[in-house]
Amino acid sequence: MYDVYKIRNDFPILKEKINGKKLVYLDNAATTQKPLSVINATSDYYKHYNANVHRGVYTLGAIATQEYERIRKKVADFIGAEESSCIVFTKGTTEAINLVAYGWGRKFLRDGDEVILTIMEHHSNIVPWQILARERGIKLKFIPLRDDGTLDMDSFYSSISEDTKLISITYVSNVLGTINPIGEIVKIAHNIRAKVLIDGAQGIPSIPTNVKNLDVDFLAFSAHKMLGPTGIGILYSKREILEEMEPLLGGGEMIKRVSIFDSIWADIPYRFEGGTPNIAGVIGFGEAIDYLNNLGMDEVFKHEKILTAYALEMLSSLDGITIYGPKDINLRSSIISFNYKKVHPHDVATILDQNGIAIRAGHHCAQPLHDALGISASCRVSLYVYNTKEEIDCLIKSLEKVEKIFSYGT
Ligand code: C6P
Repeated sequence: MYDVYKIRNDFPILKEKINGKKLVYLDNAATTQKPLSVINATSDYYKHYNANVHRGVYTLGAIATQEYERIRKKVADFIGAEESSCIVFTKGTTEAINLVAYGWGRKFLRDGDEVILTIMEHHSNIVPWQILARERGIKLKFIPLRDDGTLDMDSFYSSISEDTKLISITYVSNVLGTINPIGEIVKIAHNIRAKVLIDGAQGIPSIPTNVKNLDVDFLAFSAHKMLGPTGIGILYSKREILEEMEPLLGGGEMIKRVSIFDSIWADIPYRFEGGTPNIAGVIGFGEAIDYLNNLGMDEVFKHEKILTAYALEMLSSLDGITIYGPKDINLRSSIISFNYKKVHPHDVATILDQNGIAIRAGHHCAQPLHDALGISASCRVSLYVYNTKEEIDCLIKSLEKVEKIFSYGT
């Protein structure tokens, strides 16, 4: 039985008062809050077995290394990866995508090759490809949206060609909440021998996912959007792809042998983890995965669906609101962006903040999408495991206050 009130007790920050009001945290797409078990695991590492990994032969070093590698395996199991060496620790989704662009793209993409993106990508899945396009002369193509906020699959089919080498696409839009048809896209891509990178930043925290079944080539995601610490992320790829990739960072840890003019890279995944990693972050991430596994990802997904349906219903009842993204609950996640009464999103967010409610306002690092929608900014609510219907009621009440404040004197 999913008991959201019991779950909330595990998150100390949810007891905080903001501007004298109970915190209502609705910005989970930016980063989620952390349960006490994650906070404790991170500090336990520093208190009890702080040492660098893969270096010291002494006991503390061995314990730290063992824990670090145990969590690599846990991450592999969480996404259904066959082996833990296919899991590379990065500092987040952004670094993971950059690693693919430079470690794989720079080596294998040539002038005239095409990379297919979509108009709903986060800047992290646009800018690295623009940099590579300048460097390598590759061509970027952007798949537009249909009116309902889903991907225009007809345009997708007509855009692919024998020059398409990579399709790099978000699992879930961080603005529209749209869940993209990853399975179908992977099949099409593999028919033309293109690779597929999934930006899983907003999908992996909510949707039970198995990379082996989906057959994706690359998957990037961030721990901090799924109860884990900031500064830790994952690049998953298939062994045969990783084996061919070049490292992004040169330095300690990522080599087998260094001589003055040349070096031999370490085996995967260490080749991609130059320098001392975020060990405490990895330890905390392990605990976050345990927490989600204990809840059950199917239950997490279900809870979010119920809340999203409620939030959409309540928001839609407000006069003067424009909600972006699919209306069909089956096509979307718990991220809801909107504009209200022509009030600037920053003003909306500021008034909500006075009531203890945290939402994001702005372009959400997705300016091309906002351009396509014909707006410069939006308000965004994003829900996660500990959110409740009462919090949505609180949001709606506060939005009504926004209306009162801005209609004064008109
Ligand atoms: N989106 C948001 O508020 P990092 O910062 O590397 O952990 O994740 C980058 C990233 C990549 N792809 C998508 C789809 C994302 O949503 C994000 C992060 C946050 O929407 C911060 S801008």
